[in-house]
Amino acid sequence: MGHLLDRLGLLQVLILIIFTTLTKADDVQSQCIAGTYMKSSYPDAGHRCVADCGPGQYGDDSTRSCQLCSSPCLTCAGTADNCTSCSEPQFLLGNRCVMDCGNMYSRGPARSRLRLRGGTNAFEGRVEILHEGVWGSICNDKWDIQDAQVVCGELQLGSAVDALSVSDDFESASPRMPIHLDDLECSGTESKLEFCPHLEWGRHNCAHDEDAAVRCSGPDVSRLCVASCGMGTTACPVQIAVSYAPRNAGPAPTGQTTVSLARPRDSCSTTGAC
Ligand SMILES: *[C@@H]1O[C@H](CO)[C@@H](O)[C@H](O)[C@H]1NC(C)=O
Ligand SMILES: [Ca+2]
Ligand SMILES: [Ca+2]
Repeated sequence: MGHLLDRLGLLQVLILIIFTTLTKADDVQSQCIAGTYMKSSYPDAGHRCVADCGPGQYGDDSTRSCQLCSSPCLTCAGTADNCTSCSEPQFLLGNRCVMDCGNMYSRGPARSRLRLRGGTNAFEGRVEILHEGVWGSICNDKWDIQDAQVVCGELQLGSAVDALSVSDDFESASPRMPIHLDDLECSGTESKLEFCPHLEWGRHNCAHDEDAAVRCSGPDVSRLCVASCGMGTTACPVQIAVSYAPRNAGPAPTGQTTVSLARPRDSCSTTGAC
């Protein structure tokens, strides 16, 4: 019996040694090499070194880790305040997000027949397409990176990182939602998903657990301050900001009135009317 206990004791020591070695190895791995950054990932709360920190984060060179962009940057590069895209209702001017583009035009996203739903950020989700006034999903048969590339391009969300299915990570569509498209065969260069070869609208052999999804790289360049509006848009007169000073906000800077717009409008109209 004593002999057996000795052996158990030895086993414990061995396990301890192995455990300590493994933990040390883990520590070494947590130092990311140049060009990569440590990213905490959930739900497993593990860490890994990545070259791209993903939407909403940037790679911080001093700590070699991924850090959050400051609001209202939707994406940023190098530092938290160096915005590469802005969340609504702001527009990107240089590397800043502004409510008012000054004497430039504010250009919001073109009206799209596509949208992403059920993801954890603006750059991923189930793909939905508008047809005859009704939003519907897309089946993942023949769904690949070329198809995803067209979706990300059409939505101005950068390039495609992944062509996925709703079952990979995303909230599923309502069972009442129609499945509009199946067997998409994009070459990747089409400007709109509806231009890709596909089965007739509404024809499919799918269920909603096969809904197609994408993950795009970002940044979202659909909200910019621009010098001219570009093709297919009408340049509306740049809005004269309404001057407005809240009563109890204290004195405004000398010679200036506090300028506040409830909600900046796109000055490049895609509907033809301002
Ligand atoms: C700011 O972002 C741009 C990309 O938009 C990048 O080229 C530049 O290096 C960044 N600046 C800093 C200080 O990180
Ligand atoms: Ca099919
Ligand atoms: Ca395809």
